[in-house]
Amino acid sequence: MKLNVLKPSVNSLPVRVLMRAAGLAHEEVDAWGHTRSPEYLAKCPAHMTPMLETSDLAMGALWESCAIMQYLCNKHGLTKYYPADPAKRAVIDSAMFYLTGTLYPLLSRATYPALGFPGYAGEVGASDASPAEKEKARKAAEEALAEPLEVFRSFYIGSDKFIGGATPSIADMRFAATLEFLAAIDYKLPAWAKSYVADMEKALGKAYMEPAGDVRGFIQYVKSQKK
Ligand SMILES: N[C@@H](CCC(=O)N[C@@H](CS)C(=O)NCC(=O)O)C(=O)O
Repeated sequence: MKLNVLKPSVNSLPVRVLMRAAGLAHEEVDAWGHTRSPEYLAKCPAHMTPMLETSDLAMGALWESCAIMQYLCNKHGLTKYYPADPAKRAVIDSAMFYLTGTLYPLLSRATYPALGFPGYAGEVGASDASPAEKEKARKAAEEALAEPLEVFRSFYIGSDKFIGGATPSIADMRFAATLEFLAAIDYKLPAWAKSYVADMEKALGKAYMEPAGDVRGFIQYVKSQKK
């Protein structure tokens, strides 16, 4: 298996964590600067990372971090990270859809300007609006983050330690990874979120810390360039 990643990316991070935690043999390829090359586009017309390549897949390639993690868990029987029970699995799926559909779009609008990443077409940040208007829109996205974050606390995590219950699931890998980008804007993470990330670090050890170090190092670098 070949996993194409961008090392500073919190979209690549959860898959990198799962691969390590589950001890899945694979080659990790840094796709920085190559995602729009003719070779890459021939495999992945969406020019996305993370992107898994394996001959087991009909089209040879799979993108979308959550779909990759679901596939790997299904293929390798990793019920520890993706429970087989339909009701438990549905909550993991819901958390991941809610993250990519609701939390992440707000988070990208709030953090991408600080990270130097391009915004998406149609957003104020990617338009020819004035810097003040762009900052107003960015701030609105930052303020709107509080609600979905609270949904993760009150509903998905609830009285458990993790979304997965007593141990981390693939939804936890996706959620903890996503929180990492908030350091780019010095977002005041609620205390529960700080201890949640600490619990993830403790539960997954090097499998989390090593790839998370790439994201953290990138954020530190970006911040140091602004001083
Ligand atoms: N929803 C996707 C988002 C993936 C994504 O946005 N990947 C970006 C990096 S953060 C990418 O590969 N961009 C490269 C490009 O568009 O050329 C996921 O969870 O995997």
